[in-house]
Parts: sequence; structure tokens; C-alpha cells
Amino acid sequence: MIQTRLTTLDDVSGNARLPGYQPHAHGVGIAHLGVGAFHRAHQAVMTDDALAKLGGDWRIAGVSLRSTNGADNLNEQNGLYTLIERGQSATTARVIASIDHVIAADAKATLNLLSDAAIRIVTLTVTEAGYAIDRESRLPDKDNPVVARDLSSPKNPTGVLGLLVASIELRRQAGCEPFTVLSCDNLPANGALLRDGVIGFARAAFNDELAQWIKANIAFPNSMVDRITPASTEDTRKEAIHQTGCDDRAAVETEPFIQWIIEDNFSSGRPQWEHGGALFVSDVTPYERMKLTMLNGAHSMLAYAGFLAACTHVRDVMQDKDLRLLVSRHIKAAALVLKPLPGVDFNEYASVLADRFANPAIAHETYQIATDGTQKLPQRIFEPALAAIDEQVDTRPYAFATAMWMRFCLQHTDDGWRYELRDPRAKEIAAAISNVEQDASALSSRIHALPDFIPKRLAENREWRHDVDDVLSAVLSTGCRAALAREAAALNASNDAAVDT
Ligand code: CS2
Repeated sequence: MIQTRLTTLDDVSGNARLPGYQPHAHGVGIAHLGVGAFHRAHQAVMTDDALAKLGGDWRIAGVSLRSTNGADNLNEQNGLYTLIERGQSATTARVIASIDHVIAADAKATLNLLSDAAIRIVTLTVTEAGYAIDRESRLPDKDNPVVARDLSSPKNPTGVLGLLVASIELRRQAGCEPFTVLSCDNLPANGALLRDGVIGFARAAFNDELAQWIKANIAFPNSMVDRITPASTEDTRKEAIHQTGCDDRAAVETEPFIQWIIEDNFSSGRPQWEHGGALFVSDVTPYERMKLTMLNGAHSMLAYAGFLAACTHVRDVMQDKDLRLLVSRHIKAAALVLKPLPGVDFNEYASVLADRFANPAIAHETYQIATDGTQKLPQRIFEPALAAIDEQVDTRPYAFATAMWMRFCLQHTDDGWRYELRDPRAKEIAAAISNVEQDASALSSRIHALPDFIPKRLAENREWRHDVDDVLSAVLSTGCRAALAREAAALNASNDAAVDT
């Protein structure tokens, strides 16, 4: 049967819940950079809730900086799409109407949007790599071709930093209210980092006066976002047909859990995202540490170890007894380096995490999480490892995760199946390890020597180096499966010994 394409709310005939407001009664107030599945399952949903409750001109104009596919699908549907929530036992759906339209791969139109006085907030989900900010100097990464291009032509920018700075300057000249810039990516103190990058770009490409003006006038609240959202598949589209009676090429599927913790620092108002469950706090740091180290750290570890052990999805990892034990070890270890957070029980958070990972209805690919390791491991693995050294608690779980990532860098499984290392530093890594692939200690040394990656204090720690090399040598000599079994057996033995004493 040919399905009607989802283009208006009147098209919907299934069980999906409809938005409790008339979309066109509300103007656009937010520009969002990076309209991927995560944005559609997270900020757009809380904005939908806030619009339903209190209205306001807070609909979203999306920007897809590079690709046009996702944007075309949404535009053909007037921004409407189905959000499918897959719980352990039930699946529900609703139609989201908070996105007005999406600009696709059009830098000029994006600059016009960002300079429009109606825009009061710019939100971003552009991935860790998308910011192109050097984490050490906190300045724009001049080796990044987009940054280099935008620095030489700052009035016609195409990248994140260039677009933000050029639009801020146009708004300032026109006497418009300053917008708030709200990063929603998994980076430590994401708002503060983006602020430094934007100010650095303004100084380098324009002048110090603009840099000072940004410092004084633009708010960059930190925020922590959480919702496990796999890439959409044919199954997502089938479920959307089932739930809405419509063909929806922009449908997303996600888990029921959602969390957004935001620093309450907005220069020109904001939607009441509280109505979607957002929590406004004065300091996001402790929540962000908890999420980056417990959830994302365990995710990265299980992505590398699980992928190499032929687990396609996170849920498969949680069905494997050795891997499940190692995931639990990682989550528990991460909790040990956190400062107490009033009102949050880390044991409870850990147990909810294990259930979320195990959700049989969510097909979250390990290979998807394995992307961009060089951009993720510093905050997810190396920072907590350094904290563990300071606290004199076990660093082995982090060394294990690091060794698994190093093994993943070889771009083939034990049985010779080849895959691509999707990472902005992939070429550099391949060149560094090309002739030492079977030599654990040389491989580990070459990777430890990569500039601006593994912190020196960690690389020089003898126990750390011993553990990384030990895991890597087991993986290379006996294969991933056997190395996982060995690690799990050692853990079981030490747990048993702890019970006996
Ligand atoms: C994942 C995250 O792909 C990844 O690196 O760890 O996208 C994770 O699913 C989200 O942060 C969950 O909120």
C-alpha cells in the first residue's frame, strides 16, 4: 500500500500522540546547528513540550552544515517527524512539531538566519570534532581546513566558529539583542570551551574590541545532555508507518530516558524547558562528570571491546557475561572518582545505566559509538584515569579501555575482516603504527607519543603503561575473545578474594 507522506498533523491516523499546539501559531526563536537524530530526540522534544505548555515564539530553524539528505526529508514534511520511544516492554510514539524548517549546506542562508533578530538562542549538536577548538590552548584549531579558510575570509564563513562570530558581529552592528549560545555536545564544560573558541576566533579574524564585546555580552551556558539515540534504520520507518499511518523519512527512535541539565544563564530569555524535564542549576560540572565518565566512558570501552568481539549492538554486549562484567567494573570504577552530588545516588545511576545499555528494543551500534575516539577518550577515559591516580584507586579499567581502542586502530578484526577507523586523526594514527602492528609495546609507545592526546602524566605512569601493554599484548597474542575472558576471570578471582577476606 502507498502511504501518505507525513506533511500535516491532519495526515496522522495511528496511535501517535499529536503536539498539543498549532505549530504555525508560534514563530522561530532558536537556531540549531546539527539537526541529526540526537537533536530530534532531545532538545527538539523538550522544546515541543515547552511550546505545548506555555507557547511562545520558540520554534526551531535547523541547520545542517554539510549534508542535505536529512534536511530535505524534514523540509518535505514541513519539519514534522515521529519520535518513537522504545522501552524494555512498550513502544510509544508522538509527532514533534517544534522544527519549522532546516537550512541544508548553505552557509549564506545560515549566516542570514543567525543574524536575524528573531533568533535568541543558538543551540548546537555538532559532535566533539565539529567545534575545531584545540583543547590545550582552547583556541581555534588553525590546522583545521574549515577554520583556516574562515580565518582568511571571516565575512563569508562556513564553519561553526566562523558562523557564530560573523553573525554576532552583524547583530552587534545592527544593534540586535545578543543571542545565547548553548552547546549540547559531550564535552567537558562545553559552554566555556565554545566561549573560549569563539572569543579566540573573534580576536584572530576581527579585532580585540569584538572579542571583548562577546566576553561581556554573550552567554555560553554549560549543559549536559543525555538520551541514547541510535541512527535511524528501515525499522524506524516501518514503526513510524505503524504508529502514524504515514510515510515518515525523518522519524527517529530513542529510549524513554531523557536528561538535560543546564546552567541557568541566558542573555535573551529561553523556553521553559523544565516542562520537558530539563533541570536548571548553577553548576553543571558534577552532573557532566558523572555522565561523561560513567555513561560515555563505559560506552567507549564497550564499543571497542564489543565491536572487536563481534557484538554489533550495545544490547549484545550486555548479553555477553565477560563483557557485562567488564562494563559493570568500568561504571563502578568511574563512580569512585566523582565528588558526591547531593540528591544523586551513584549506585542507583549505575544500575539504571546497565538497564539502559541492555534495553533489547534499542539497536545502538557499537561501531557508531566507536567513531572519533581521539575526540572522546580524553574526557571519557584519560581524565578519570588521572583522577584515579590522585585518589589512589584502580586505573586498570581505563587502561583496558585504552588498549582496546589501540587494538581497534588496526582496522581489522581477529578473523581478518576490515573496517574503517572513523576519526579525524585516522591518517596520522595509521602512519604512526604502520610497521608495529603486532608488537604491543611498540604500538602502545607510538600511540602514547601522539601529540596532544594521552596526557604526559598518564603516559609516564609505570603502572598505567604496564596495564595498557599487558592488555594489548594479550589481545594481540591470543585474540580479543580470549583476552576478554582472561580480564573477566582475573576480575572474578579478585572479587572472590575480596569476599573471602
Ligand atoms: C555515545 C553517546 O556515540 C557516543 O559516543 O557515547 O552518543 C551517547 O549515546 C549519548 O551521549 C547518550 O546520551
